[in-house]
Amino acid sequence: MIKTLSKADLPLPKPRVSDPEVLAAEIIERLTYGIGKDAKVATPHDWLTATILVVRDRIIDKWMESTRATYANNAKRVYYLSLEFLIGRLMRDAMSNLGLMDEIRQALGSLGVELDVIAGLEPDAALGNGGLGRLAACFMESLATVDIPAYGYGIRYVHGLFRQQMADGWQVELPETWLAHGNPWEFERRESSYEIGFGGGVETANGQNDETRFVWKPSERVIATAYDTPVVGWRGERVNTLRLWSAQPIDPILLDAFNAGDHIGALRESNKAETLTRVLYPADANAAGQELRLRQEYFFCSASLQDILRRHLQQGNPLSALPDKVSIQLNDTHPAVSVAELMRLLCDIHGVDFDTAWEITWKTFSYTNHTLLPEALESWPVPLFERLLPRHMQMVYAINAKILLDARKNRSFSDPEIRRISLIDESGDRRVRMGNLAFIGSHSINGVSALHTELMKETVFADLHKLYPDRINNKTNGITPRRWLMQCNPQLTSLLREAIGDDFLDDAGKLTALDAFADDASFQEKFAAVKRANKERLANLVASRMGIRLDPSAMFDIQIKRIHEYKRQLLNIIETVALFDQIRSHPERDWVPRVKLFAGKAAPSYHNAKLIIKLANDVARVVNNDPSVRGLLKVVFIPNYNVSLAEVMVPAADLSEQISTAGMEASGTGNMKFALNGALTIGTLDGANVEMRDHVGEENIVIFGKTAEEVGKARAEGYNPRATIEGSRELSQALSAIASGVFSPDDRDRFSDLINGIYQHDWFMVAEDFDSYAKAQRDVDAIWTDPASWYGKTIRNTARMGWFSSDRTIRQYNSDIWRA
Ligand code: NBG
Repeated sequence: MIKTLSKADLPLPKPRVSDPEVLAAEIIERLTYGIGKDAKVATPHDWLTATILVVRDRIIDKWMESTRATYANNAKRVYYLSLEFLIGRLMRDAMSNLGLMDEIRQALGSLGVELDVIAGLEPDAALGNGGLGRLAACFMESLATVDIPAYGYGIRYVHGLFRQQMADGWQVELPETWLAHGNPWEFERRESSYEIGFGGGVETANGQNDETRFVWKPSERVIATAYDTPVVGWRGERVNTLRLWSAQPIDPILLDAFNAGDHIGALRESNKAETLTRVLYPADANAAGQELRLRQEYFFCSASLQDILRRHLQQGNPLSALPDKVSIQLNDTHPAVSVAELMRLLCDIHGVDFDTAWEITWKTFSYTNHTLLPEALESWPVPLFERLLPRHMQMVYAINAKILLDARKNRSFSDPEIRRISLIDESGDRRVRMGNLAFIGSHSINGVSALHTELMKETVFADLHKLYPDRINNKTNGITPRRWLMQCNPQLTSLLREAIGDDFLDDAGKLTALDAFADDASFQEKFAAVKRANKERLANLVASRMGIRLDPSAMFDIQIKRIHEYKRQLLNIIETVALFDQIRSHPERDWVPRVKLFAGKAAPSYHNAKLIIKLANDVARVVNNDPSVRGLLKVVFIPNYNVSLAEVMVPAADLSEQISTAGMEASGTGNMKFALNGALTIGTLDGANVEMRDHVGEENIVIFGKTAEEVGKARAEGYNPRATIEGSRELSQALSAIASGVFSPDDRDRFSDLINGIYQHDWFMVAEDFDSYAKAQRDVDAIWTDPASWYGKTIRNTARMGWFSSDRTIRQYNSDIWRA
């Protein structure tokens, strides 16, 4: 017999010591006993794994403490539900947050291993597409940093975002395999498994008091198993959990079928289950209308909610207290089916009546909208939704009836208004509107920049805003300064510490102290030297990966983000063509040497975006081979953009391109990373650029182009791009060069879809904003030629960007929405 101790008596192990000798000994121990390798024959990957395991032990010490404390206090928890977490590498992040960077470097050094070499082998976890997924990753780190008990919930995709290769300048997608060498960060939790159903039908039964109970009898079931990754905050004070779900079959193999000789059929169920969590949809800001996608969404929502309710009840809390103990943030509409699922769990499994369940539900959820693009607001065909989730369909109808009755009776809404509020779009094939479901099922709906939030009220959610005028609020995005300053730019971080001390490490707002140094000549010189070193690092990367030589004294002008027409990489390329033309026609002028750098992925099915990549590469080939612009203009498209590449490019930028059509970029977060690292921004008054201008001052940012209001007006009035093009000699020349095959002599019509789009409707206002953009670029040149002015402005950018820390964003979510 084992003597039973009270669980409270069970001690935690003694926290690990962290001096370099102890660390070195532990690394060897992990290599030997954890991995089974003799140090003499260990591969660099073995060293990486052993090092991660040693760092991980220190995180676990804090993790246990944090988790015990949360349980002990029965504290409110925040749950961040997101189909994407664009994490990147974790080792540096963890070491730096624990303050172990130098110690580990020394420990490894004493073993003859170079930290930077093995750190570069860590796979880049790309479980996300772009800004939305990266924001979720920054938020996880800030939640731990500001000490909020939080869990991230998502999917453990076996294959993250595709690897991008170039074949003759065209994007080719290859599978990404981040788990190929195993993942030392994660813990599989077999005991945290839940059954997830699909299909089947709904039966009725008599409940306790003779009321009708509904019982969903799914025709298919899979198991969701949890994988936990600890997320450590700044200075290691708190460690939270990122819980990702993986799908497993209930029966790994159908033995009867196998024994009867049907070897493939015996695995069919198993393959089907595992397919669920195999790949991340590579869709960015447009809906991926596939049954598998809806299955992924429901799968992770159901598993997460079952887990949340289990934890809540296990702590002895009543279901009625759910909104006091639990806040669930829906990251975009992807987890919106949670609203129906929580209703089902409360009513059908826990016997709560409908009205009470509804009140619990909307008080528990809050929803963040990340885009106004109509094609990105998810909706599902009613027949599909009904077939896959029959009980949820009933819930959607029941919720809809309640809301519409309220709108009609109490608030006298008109018929067209009622039609737009409805959860069912009846205008064509009937569809379930996930944006409306998320909105109606939440007590808070937020946009991600001031402008975006205002436009949300006026456009996509105008009617729902009228129905619930207190629900929409703004939470301007932020970025974690740990990854996006301290880690990616250690030299700048040292320089800042030297100048203004360490306060800014704990409170990015304190960076404002740097303002006093903006015009100091000797500080400017040091700031410039750091930038130069970062540019050399990027130049080395480009030389080794692509065999192209860059001159670090030229202006590095960078646009990196998903390739999308509204982000207007095309505007940048056309202006590059115009500049190329100008330099060749006026070689006598004093041109500012520029390197135009691009990187980004296009959704595999997005024809025009892929064409834009090809155009960038075609223009690069011609420009880089033309001796008449040598030393003055270079164009480079770096393949396979990801978080790690961003960490090299961001600190190396002189100029940051944030040039979306005004009103279309919800916020942007790349814009913040560049400015924080001392780049000048050229941008439109879109998304968070507007607030960046307010913070850095309008003399420290270069703004051009139509405002959101002007864009709306021009579109409504039906503007004529042809007239605009004919009015601009530079633009028409650049367009005809592209259209006539100057850059594609092998296929002169290659770019006709792009060029015709501009001539015929120019939806994204490329022509309309061209002259203003070209002029802004020459203004940038003028600033560049006066280094004192250039560095004065860029230093002020670093000094004034502290407000855009995701710590500030998370604090605002907490004080206004979660109250944890
Ligand atoms: C993106 C927006 C960006 C914004 C991020 C994070 C989607 C649907 N939206 O502007 O396009 O910065 O979300 O909020 O990916």
